[in-house]
Amino acid sequence: MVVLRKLPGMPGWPAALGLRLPQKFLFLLFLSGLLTLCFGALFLLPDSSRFKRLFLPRRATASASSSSSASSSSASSSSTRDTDLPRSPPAAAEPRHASPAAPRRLREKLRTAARMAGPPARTAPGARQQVQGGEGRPEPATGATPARETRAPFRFDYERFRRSLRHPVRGGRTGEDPETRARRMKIKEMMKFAWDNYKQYALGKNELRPLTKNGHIGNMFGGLRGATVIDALDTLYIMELEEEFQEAKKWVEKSFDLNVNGEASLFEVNIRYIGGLLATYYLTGEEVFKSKALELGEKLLPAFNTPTGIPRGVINLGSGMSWSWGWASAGSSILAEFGTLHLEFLHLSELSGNPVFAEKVMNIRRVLNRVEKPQGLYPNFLSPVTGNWVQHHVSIGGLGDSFYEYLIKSWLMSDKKDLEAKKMYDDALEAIEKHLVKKSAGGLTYIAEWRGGILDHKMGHLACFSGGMIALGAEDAGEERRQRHMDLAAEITNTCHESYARSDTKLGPEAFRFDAGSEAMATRLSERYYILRPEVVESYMYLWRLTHDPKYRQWGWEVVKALEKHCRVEAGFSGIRDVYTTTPTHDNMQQSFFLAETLKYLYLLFCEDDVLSLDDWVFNTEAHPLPVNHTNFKAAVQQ
Ligand code: DMJ
Repeated sequence: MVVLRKLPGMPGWPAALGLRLPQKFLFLLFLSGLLTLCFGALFLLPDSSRFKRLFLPRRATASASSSSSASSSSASSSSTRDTDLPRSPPAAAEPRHASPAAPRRLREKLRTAARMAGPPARTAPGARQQVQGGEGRPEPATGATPARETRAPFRFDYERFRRSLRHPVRGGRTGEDPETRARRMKIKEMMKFAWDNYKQYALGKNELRPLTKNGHIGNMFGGLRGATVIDALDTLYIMELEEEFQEAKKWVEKSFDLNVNGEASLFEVNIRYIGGLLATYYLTGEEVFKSKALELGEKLLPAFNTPTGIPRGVINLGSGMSWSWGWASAGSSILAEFGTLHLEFLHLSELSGNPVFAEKVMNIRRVLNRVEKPQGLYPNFLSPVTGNWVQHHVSIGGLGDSFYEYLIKSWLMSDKKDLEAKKMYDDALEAIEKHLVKKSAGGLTYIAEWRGGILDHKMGHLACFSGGMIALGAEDAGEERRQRHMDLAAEITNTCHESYARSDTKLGPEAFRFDAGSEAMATRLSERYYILRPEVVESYMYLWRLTHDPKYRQWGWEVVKALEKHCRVEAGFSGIRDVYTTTPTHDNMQQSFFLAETLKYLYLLFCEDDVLSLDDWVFNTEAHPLPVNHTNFKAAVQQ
């Protein structure tokens, strides 16, 4: 009333009504009685907790509701009236207030009501879920779509996944010949040497500089550190270098910082860091690797905020700003970059229960399926704004390579259910066979590059992964194509071996040509270097596993000897600047992929087939093993 009287320009109501003092008193008495009645009614209504919250502080609300449920409980236990049933009984579990003393009919009613209420609400399909870190801790959400509702906690069923594997991860067979074992042990020693030197001189930096005995950081990983640690983890584990694995794990636990601010390559962070962390989680079940992978995955999501959803190549991991590489024509995104996310992103969704990662890569596929392909080929540059090709350069080497690899591996990783990926791969390979596969005058099969219809008779070292890829896809290529694809895979691998065999160091150049009388040799000074790349031994490994032709082990052993002779230095392994001289200059860089890929593929070449069996695993493009989805394990939602 005081308030009413003080309102400017508004006389008090009793005065306005022209009442005398006793009448005013009676009026006020009536009004306050009315207000008391209304206020009291709020507390008497059956579901008044919402109103109560308006008037009572939070803690008082909680105790008010618990005392109200306590009184409801005592009412229930002494009464069988329907009105005593709670409106929304807790689902699944028997309501607390149905004490053993409660009459049977009441308990049955409570159970029926609980059944009717059904399980706790699930997330609508496609809605964003909050990413759960290790032990159910929510991770900070930094992605594109805002988290709105509270969700049922998600826990990936690791034990179930392990039971689904058809072979022990590190193999179980024995009985190999002593030479094979000795060779494998030699490769293990090389890995230990590479790791020990990295640890001694560069732990926490991205790579080791083995000549100057210090670390290199570079600018590919946006301020992230320890690329060699993450890339090495699963190789150390597979090789049973237990102590070294623990050293690497300790670094991840104590020093791996994801709160960084810098320009990162979306592709490199994905294949090395996310791939390495995911693989190590699947191999070991250690939560730290999963939670780091999920946290990092969230940081990559803003790169997809483009008109088409095709991500840009560079992202600032701190601000989430993204842009295209300066060198990529007309602000385009690169086929091998945005096309090499699929495997890891599906696993990020599997492990988090958050569909957003899978949605991002499925959208990339939609855009690619929509755009017209010149002669059925996929050019390397696509505009993230229009979704159209920007230039007609096609290559199965750099800029294109792992896009094709991820098509066939998506099919394999889905346990051969992803028919769309298989079709895209088959169609792409058919176009490649038709337009790019050539035979040199000397009878070597190679895959040329294509520039708007004109062939460049060159193969990059990177393109040598394709022998393994084509062999991997051949088994499911259909009757008519199976043998042809196996032959093609073997011929390309042979050509890549020739590029090694024709050099003085027995290591292959960065690119080799089939023109101007040249066959499988670099013709330009700028293409004569070797940076410890894995692609040739990668193909040896697949061809060995799929054919058991001993020449692949023989060729792999030639590489081991050449690495020891020309790349091993006092403090690690180094790339060389010219493969055509036996006194090469070292480039002072031990690449992280040497530990992730080159040494892993060499080791597996001398293992039994059940070590990281191809029945159970696909290797991402950085050789990090990701499991085949035998069990559709995404169904494992825990309440
Ligand atoms: C690796 O990082 C990956 O294999 C990638 O797909 C291409 N190149 C390097 C190794 O050469």
